[in-house]
Amino acid sequence: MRKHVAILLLSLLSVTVVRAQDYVPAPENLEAREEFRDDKFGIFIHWGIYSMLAQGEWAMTNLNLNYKEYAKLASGFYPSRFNAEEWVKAIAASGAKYICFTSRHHDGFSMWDTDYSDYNIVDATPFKRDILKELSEACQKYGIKLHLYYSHLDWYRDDYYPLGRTGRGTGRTTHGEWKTYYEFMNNQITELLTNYAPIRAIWFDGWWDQQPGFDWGLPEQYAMIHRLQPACLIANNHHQAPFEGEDIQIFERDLPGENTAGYSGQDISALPLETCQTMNGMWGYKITDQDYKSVPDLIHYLVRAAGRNANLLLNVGPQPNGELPAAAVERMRQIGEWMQVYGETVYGTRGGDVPPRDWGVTTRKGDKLYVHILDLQDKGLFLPLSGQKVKSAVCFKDRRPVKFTQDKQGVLLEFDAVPADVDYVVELTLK
Ligand code: H79
Repeated sequence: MRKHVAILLLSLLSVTVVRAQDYVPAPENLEAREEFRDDKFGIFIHWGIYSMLAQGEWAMTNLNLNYKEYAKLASGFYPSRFNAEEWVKAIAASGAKYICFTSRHHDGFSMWDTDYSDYNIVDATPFKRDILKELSEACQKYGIKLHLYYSHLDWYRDDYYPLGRTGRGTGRTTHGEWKTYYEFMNNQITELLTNYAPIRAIWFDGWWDQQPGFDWGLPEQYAMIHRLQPACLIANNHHQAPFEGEDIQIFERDLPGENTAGYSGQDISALPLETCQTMNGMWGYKITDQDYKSVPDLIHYLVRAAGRNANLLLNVGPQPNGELPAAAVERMRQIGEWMQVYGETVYGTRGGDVPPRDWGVTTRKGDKLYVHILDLQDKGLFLPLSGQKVKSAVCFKDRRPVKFTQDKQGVLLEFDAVPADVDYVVELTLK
């Protein structure tokens, strides 16, 4: 009997393994990947009951708040100025093509009308409005794609077992009920993919909370997602090279290939890439954090990401009253103005023929190579474009010809003055 059980288990296991290794993205998934690549720019939204504490989304853990005390925030959550259409209009004005919204962050609070826990925006707050529903409808209306952040780890539930590395000071005792937590997650994800469709991506976070080797049951979870919505792109912020079944590779607070924040350094895969970055210093609203990046710095980050073949997912943390911070709205407006002029050199491009350099990057679309000069202290710029023939070179902004000479090694651009624009774009037409 024991032998039979073992054989059964083994064969079940091998089916699972084979299934995971055999992941073949559906045609609509491959299409969604290319569309995602073309989009280049999205806005991340971190919003939950933590915004009321105004200390960022990690307040529960960082301040060691008792989970029952923390949960009382819900009954006071009434974002009287929340207006999904206003959000989406401000986001669309930035030139962003998609929104990634925190459906449930590490604190375990669900921002939609879920049947699988009362700890949610409709049942536990006086606001009683399904924020996700309103957001998804506004997204559909304005042609913005919706991605959903979903935390694998949980600081609230007692079946998040074993207790992870974080959230140890919240007063919970967890029990050996991983299975019910896993089912809870899958039920919620099913709900998200069924009632709020279409969801272009599910963006997981928290994998790093458990010890290496912990079995999160990802292959089955990923297969479930692809069964429900084959085009849905799966991303996981595990800070590792992509796992089987994932459709995009994501980076946190660093451009692919860089590791200043300590979460990156993983190999870069052939999957579509995205890096997320804060506009100030925090993801969730933090009242003392007015350390906003400048518009030129944000444009540079977006362009440097594009030159590395990656999208930028730029974060905004809405206030507890439901409004986006004015400083963020103003920056989005200015990025949008820039995108109105320069979008053609970003949207729909891929990383260009010249690899990223300190002075800037290149992006490529068809026979056009866009040279984005972000920081050059010289009147000349050599591009190692051996094997390519340049037909013409113009300043993208005013279509004025740019002087160039070409030999076997590459192309030398020569300017009358040191390029001083936020992004001085030279458009090369290649033969
Ligand atoms: O949602 C935002 C953050 O709340 C969440 N991801 C972004 C998008 C996030 N915050 N920090 N992290 C992810 C990474 C955290 C890593 C650490 Fe650790 C947790 C460092 C110390 C504790 C990993 C786990 C390294 C040691 C334990």
